[in-house]
Amino acid sequence: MEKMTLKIQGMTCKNCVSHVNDALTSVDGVVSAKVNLKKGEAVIKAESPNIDALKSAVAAAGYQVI
Ligand SMILES: [Cu+2]
Repeated sequence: MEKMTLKIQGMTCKNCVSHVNDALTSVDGVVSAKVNLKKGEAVIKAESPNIDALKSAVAAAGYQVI
């Protein structure tokens, strides 16, 4: 299990947080995601996470991993 922190750009409210959370947890291997609006960060726990898959899931939801 790996823990990683992603910088997320474009979140402005609680709805954004839940969109990003849903996007991240929909990715294969992701066990949990904690999105912090203030910090613009998401901390995920995942089993061999695929960074590109995480980025595209977040992009598809309308945000960016930076
Ligand atoms: Cu929002």
